[in-house]
Amino acid sequence: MDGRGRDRGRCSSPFKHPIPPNSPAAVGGGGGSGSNSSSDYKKKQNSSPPSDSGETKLNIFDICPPKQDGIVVLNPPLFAKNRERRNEMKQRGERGQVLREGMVLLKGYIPLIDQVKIVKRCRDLGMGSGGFYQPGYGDGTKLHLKMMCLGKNWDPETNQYSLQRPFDGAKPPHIPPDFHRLIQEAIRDSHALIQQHSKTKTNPQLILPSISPDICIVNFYSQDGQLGLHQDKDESEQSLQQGLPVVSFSIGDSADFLYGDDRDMDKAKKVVLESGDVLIFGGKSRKIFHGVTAVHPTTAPNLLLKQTNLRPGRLNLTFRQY
Ligand SMILES: O=C(O)CCC(=O)C(=O)O
Repeated sequence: MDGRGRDRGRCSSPFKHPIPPNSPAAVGGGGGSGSNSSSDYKKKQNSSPPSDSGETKLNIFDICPPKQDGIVVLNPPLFAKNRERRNEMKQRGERGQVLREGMVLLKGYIPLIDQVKIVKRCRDLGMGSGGFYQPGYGDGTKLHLKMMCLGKNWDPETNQYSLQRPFDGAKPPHIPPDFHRLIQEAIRDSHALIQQHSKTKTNPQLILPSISPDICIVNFYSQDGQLGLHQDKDESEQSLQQGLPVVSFSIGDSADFLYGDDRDMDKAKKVVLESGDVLIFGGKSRKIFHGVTAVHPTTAPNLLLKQTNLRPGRLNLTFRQY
């Protein structure tokens, strides 16, 4: 088994330099002393004290907890929002990079107004049935993030997709229609970018195929969140063979994203993903190893925080087609 789940972020395995037990990267702040046998070590890293995890007894995780200080945030008037959006839209196509064949990074692509909508949508969905939880494995180890699946459920234990979550029977919420629109625009603009960068007259669709996503994995990383190097390869044979891309939205704090042809942190390249960036990898890059090694505290746009009260950390949505 070498799928997305098995190796993607169990606390010890994917990192060349394992996270020390007292490191803040250990889930729930880690800590503790005693035996350091490897299984013991994993369990210690992964026990999450309820007090600072943001989880209530019902395990509801609110990515935008209500403000405590009674500050009322006034939304900017609609015309100002629209003007802002038009300016952002103009710059959209200009800040794209082809990172390698089949891999495109669209910097600052999602207008702030849409980032706000995505956060609010994810917050609402995340608080309901099928919402955020901390994924883990039968042996008690947990991933360093909270997750929610839309469309289909992905199970870290089996690396399989299904229509219900095995542990509570919840059906994953649908992918909101607005998200589809952004994905289609991002693919279209990536095609234009690929054409600009290509010396010959290539059909960009062959380099980076389009998708109609039916799965979205929403991850929330708190500031010590991480995800080990892994491949996304639990989608159907056909989807993988066709190189149908993974489309990733980053919102909130910036993060170091590593990618490469091997599961080797030293050989991997790094790119910083900031709020509003869209990263797409398909075609020859569909099976790259990738992961998140660090979230940069206090780097989220102020206006986003003011308008959503997103907790410190990073929201990431990856869309796929089964
Ligand atoms: O957070 C990210 O940028 C990557 C997420 C990811 O690799 C995954 O969900 O499989």
